[in-house]
Amino acid sequence: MPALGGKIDMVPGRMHGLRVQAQREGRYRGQCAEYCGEQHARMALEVVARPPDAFDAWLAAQAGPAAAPANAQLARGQAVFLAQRCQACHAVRGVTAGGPGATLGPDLTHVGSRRTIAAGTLPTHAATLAGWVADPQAHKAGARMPATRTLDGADLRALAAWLESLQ
Ligand code: HEC
Ligand SMILES: [Cu+2]
Repeated sequence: MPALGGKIDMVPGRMHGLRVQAQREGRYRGQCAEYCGEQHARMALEVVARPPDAFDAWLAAQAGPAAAPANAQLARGQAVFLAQRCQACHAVRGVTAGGPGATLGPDLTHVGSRRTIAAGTLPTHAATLAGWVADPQAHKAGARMPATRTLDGADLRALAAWLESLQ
């Protein structure tokens, strides 16, 4: 995040910390600055600085479990997610049971509240979520998520709507 003056190496398998201080509320873009493999061009990150009250409210909402499906379409989307075994790599707190591989992919409990998915590659909404699920490689070469080409359109739309609803 050049605006915050922060940069640190990440070493696989090691925990590193970086402390930065924003003087002003806002969004500060960062980018992986060390060529690290096929996905390197799509490795953006964002530091969001909020006033303490707003941050605490955000944190409390993010710590909670996933929203229950509010209608039949969203319930269908959740069922498709489980039937496709997406939970082999992704946690959705309150919905999935966890397991050894459940941290291979990002936690999706509040994926709909993120501004972007796949490290800044796509803005988050139902259409981009559907496109991502159908073919991650088309958006981010080297992504370690298999394509899901077998879903019919209605199931894919329900799945994407459910992911978007996870605010
Ligand atoms: C083999 C493990 C694996 C499986 C199975 C898998 N994913 Fe993923 N998924 C990943 C990985 C790894 C990423 C991160 C990709 C990246 O950014 O490079 C990801 C990213 C995502 C993202 C973007 C999240 C974010 O915040 O950037 C969504 C949404 C998603 N997966 C949904 C699904 C759905 C829905 C299914 C089932 C149809 C599924 N995934 C199956 C591994 C998996
Ligand atoms: Cu990189």
